[in-house]
Amino acid sequence: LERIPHPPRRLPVGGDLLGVSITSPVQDSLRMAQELGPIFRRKVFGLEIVFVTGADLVAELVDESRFEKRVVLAVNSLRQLAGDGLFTAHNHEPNWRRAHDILAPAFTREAMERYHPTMLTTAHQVLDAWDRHAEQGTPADVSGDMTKMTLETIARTGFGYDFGSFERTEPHPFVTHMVAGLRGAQRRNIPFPVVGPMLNRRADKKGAEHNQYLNDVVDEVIRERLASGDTRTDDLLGLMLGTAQEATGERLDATNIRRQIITFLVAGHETTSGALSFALYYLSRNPEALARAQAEVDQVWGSTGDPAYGQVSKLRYVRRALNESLRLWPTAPGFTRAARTDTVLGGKHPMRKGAWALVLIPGLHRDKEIWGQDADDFDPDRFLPDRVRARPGHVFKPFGTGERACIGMQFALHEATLVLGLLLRRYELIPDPRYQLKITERLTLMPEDFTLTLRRRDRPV
Ligand code: MNH
Repeated sequence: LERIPHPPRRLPVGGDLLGVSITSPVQDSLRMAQELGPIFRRKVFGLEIVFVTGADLVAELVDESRFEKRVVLAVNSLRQLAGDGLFTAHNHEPNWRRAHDILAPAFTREAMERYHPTMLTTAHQVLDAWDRHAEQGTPADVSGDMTKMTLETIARTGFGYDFGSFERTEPHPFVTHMVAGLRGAQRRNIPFPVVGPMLNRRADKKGAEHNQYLNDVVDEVIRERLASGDTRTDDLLGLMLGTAQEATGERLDATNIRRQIITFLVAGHETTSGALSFALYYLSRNPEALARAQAEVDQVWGSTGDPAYGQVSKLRYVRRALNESLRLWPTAPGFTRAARTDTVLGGKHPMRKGAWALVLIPGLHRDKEIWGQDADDFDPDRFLPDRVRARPGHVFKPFGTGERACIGMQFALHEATLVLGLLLRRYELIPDPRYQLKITERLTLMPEDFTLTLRRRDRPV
């Protein structure tokens, strides 16, 4: 550990707390990475964590024969809510593979094609809302509207459930309780001495209230399906209620099904909303990229009519812009990797079996040795096929890695590309020139207070 650098001014009790904030752990760590290099350690009171951003080191950490995911820190705190649901399950818990197998049919290409009409209907609700903004000249709350859309999309396609988000002015309470719960879990990463136990007790109480609300929603989702008499097995809920793991005949029990519903309602919308918001931010600030994206949509989809399923992935430039946004701000910004056996990382950092490090994804995505001196600039052409092939593997990891990588990647990419295409085809995106990108952290990353003014492209003034 001695060879791993840490910030120069380390406080005797607090550790590396100078110049950082409890509300921005990722952005603070990213700044440290710029000063300290590809591997560094950060101590907060009694807890010391090793962060890795260097592409060479990450290439080792993603080797599944040497390292694996470890459920620690905030993800471990989330177990109070999500238990052995897919995201928070320990590798050794039997429900991980059971659920993974049972739910796999919900993430095939055929499944995406089935969801496509529902995704379209939901996207149209954003267009309706943004048409009103365009008419009235009022700015749209981008992240708020993207969150409405992604929450409705996962709820409707996965569970046949409607939150009515677009009929509300405020976010659905599911979102506010979820965000509060995520913030609570994030704060619990900081082991305050003396007052810590008291703060944690208070946080537990608050957390329990948030969890109670989320669990009540889950009960309602299940009740509605059972009451409908609908026994379909072609969505997430139907698969869990009505099918078994093929290899073993085992089913998910009622408790685990509730854990999975919470997991998917949260994991299935928050990060996609952030990704869409960042993409709209960067496109609105890069007129040349915006014009290319719009020209592509006009050309590939034509100027009217809804795109068919197969037309979505044909938006190659839009997809590159989305990737580039996820490179700069991967909205799930980290994953852990623990040594499966005693090993040496990078030829010089010994790790005992079970020792773990946190891959800080935005740091990896800005490693100048890989991405060049302009790594902080938005340039979708970095994802041109030739340029992707010229880079080493494992340098772009917004969806994590290995067995525990994101199960919803294709879902998110289809949904996000579809919505971006529809929005870009319809509106001129007019940014507020005074706005400076501000990012709020609640385990995930999201632009804060980001609005756009809209003008219909098909109705020039
Ligand atoms: Mn998703 C795991 C990022 C969209 C459901 N997701 C992960 C991980 C990352 C991630 C990173 C791995 C975390 C870890 O190693 O600890 N996910 C994203 C991003 C988007 C996203 C950046 C959107 C953009 N995720 C989605 C969507 C769904 C989903 C959409 C569901 C429909 N993700 C999951 C689940 C897991 C996961 C479930 C846990 C998988 C597992 O451990 O088996």
